Amino acid sequence: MKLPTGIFLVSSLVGAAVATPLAPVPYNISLVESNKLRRVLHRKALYEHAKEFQSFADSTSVRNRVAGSIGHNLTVDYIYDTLVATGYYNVEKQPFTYVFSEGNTSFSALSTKYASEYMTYSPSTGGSTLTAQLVKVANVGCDQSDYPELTGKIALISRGICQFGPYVPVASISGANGTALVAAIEAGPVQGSLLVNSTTEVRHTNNVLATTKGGDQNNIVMSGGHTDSVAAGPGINDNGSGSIGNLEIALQLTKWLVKNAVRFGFWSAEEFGLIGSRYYVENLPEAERAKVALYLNLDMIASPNFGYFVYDGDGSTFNITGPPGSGAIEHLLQDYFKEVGLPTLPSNSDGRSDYAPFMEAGIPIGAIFTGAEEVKTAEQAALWGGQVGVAFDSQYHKAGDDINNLNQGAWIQNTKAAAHVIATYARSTETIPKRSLPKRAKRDNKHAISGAYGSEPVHIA
Ligand SMILES: *[C@@H]1O[C@H](CO)[C@@H](O)[C@H](O)[C@H]1NC(C)=O
Ligand SMILES: *[C@@H]1O[C@H](CO)[C@@H](O)[C@H](O)[C@H]1NC(C)=O
Ligand SMILES: *[C@@H]1O[C@H](CO)[C@@H](O)[C@H](O)[C@H]1NC(C)=O
Ligand SMILES: *[C@@H]1O[C@H](CO)[C@@H](O)[C@H](O)[C@H]1NC(C)=O
Ligand SMILES: *[C@@H]1O[C@H](CO)[C@@H](O)[C@H](O)[C@H]1NC(C)=O
Ligand SMILES: *[C@@H]1O[C@H](CO)[C@@H](O)[C@H](O)[C@H]1NC(C)=O
Ligand SMILES: *[C@H]1O[C@H](CO)[C@@H](O)[C@H](O)[C@H]1NC(C)=O
Repeated sequence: MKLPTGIFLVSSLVGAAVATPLAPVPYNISLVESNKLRRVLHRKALYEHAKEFQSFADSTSVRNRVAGSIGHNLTVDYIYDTLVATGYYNVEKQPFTYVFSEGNTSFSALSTKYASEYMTYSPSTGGSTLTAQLVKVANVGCDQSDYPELTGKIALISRGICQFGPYVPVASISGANGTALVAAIEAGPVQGSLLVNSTTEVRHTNNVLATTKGGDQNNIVMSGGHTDSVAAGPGINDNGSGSIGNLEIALQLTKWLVKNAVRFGFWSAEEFGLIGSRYYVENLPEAERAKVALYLNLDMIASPNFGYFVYDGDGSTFNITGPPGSGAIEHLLQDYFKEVGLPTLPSNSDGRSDYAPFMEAGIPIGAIFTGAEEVKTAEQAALWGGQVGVAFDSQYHKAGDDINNLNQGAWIQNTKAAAHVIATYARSTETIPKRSLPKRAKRDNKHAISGAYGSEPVHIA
């Protein structure tokens, strides 16, 4: 295993003893300051970690880092071993299982083979192609009354807003092709042929959690990102970039003390529905949840045709307000980006990434990201440069999301913004409203480092 080059303090020792905790840092260590932490974050160190992630994907025949696969396990071990070696964190792997699914589809009608895609968890057509009459489902299929008699037929449903779970084989085609087929059905009967070839199985995987040994363990500042990719590719921007940003901040933070404990979360199985982060939050006893002061999420922070998006924690733009304190995190990020001369736009906290379980648990959240499959507008290009009419990440969820699919400038800027949030709250969370600890928790914690939120920093053991 190749270790990161960015840890100037301890790198020679780390190389010698990967899994052995190091002795306390041998110099006069002081309380972390945002500008000092940001100054030791370099794009080269991020890129070195990215090369490791890419090599984990490349070491497999499928070239991905899907949760529980070899490429992902190597990623988890790399993060775990690197953080253990600092001696600064209590590091744990949190095992859990999830239902993995992948598949291929083929769909033809009117003598045309359509570009079709697999829908996660769809069962297969049993190794054969099914040919049947296509029938149109009314509206977007949210109500039972939208459905005609479907026995022995292939239903054509316009994708709408209702939640669904596939119980019969399902494939998707584009809206334009679907609309054209509906027009054809209305003119007369149309036969379609569908093949879905899928596997679904229970897989084992791990979250990694690293908490500073120092700092107030009753007031924990959390930052997280997901470590797994989709099956289609190596997932270096999505979301290698977010977990790598967190990893490098975690490594550099070891040069300072923290007043509040800092915990980094590296989630698995995000791509199957935020499974790792949800597992973590749901399995945290209530008293432990109350100790999490806030959660910052880093997802896709190096998109090639990037924008600087800050999640709308105060609800002022999208009217979805995060738990109290989310507005303060948003403003801290906005003020920071403004100070360094980078314009931002708000992004909707619509719950499609790992901050959602924290939000649901009432924990204040913040998040930054550089854009996914949406197309950059002229107004956005005027703010940030880049290509109008092109996706922020044209390789989103594709094989091309590899080591070359990174904007290193946006990546280091976002990593520094995250470092600013972490360093600021590691010193004080006074702008974040306190949530009350349940009574029993107070008794449980009488031996914790101090119990007082404003306590002096405590050096690591
Ligand atoms: C450590 O640094 C602090 C603040 O810079 C200083 O007051 C103190 O004397 C230093 N202690 C040692 C042992 O050098
Ligand atoms: C990855 O790790 C999990 C959990 O430790 C293990 O169950 C699984 O077999 C590993 N996968 C591979 C492909 O080795
Ligand atoms: C789908 O196709 C890919 C690449 O062609 C293949 O690696 C994978 O095993 C297939 N999966 C299933 C379940 O058919
Ligand atoms: C289907 O739709 C997509 C995108 O709208 C288009 O690229 C493709 O050419 C269409 N036709 C077929 C046969 O897939
Ligand atoms: C389904 O996918 C598997 C794995 O890629 C492959 O071995 C098998 O031939 C495929 N079956 C069909 C019917 O395409
Ligand atoms: C914002 O959302 C709340 C409830 O979620 C709703 O009552 C209110 O009308 C919304 N305001 C606007 C301006 O849409
Ligand atoms: C990384 O996380 C989330 C990823 O898949 C998800 O929507 C998207 O896949 C990536 N990131 C973002 C924005 O959340």
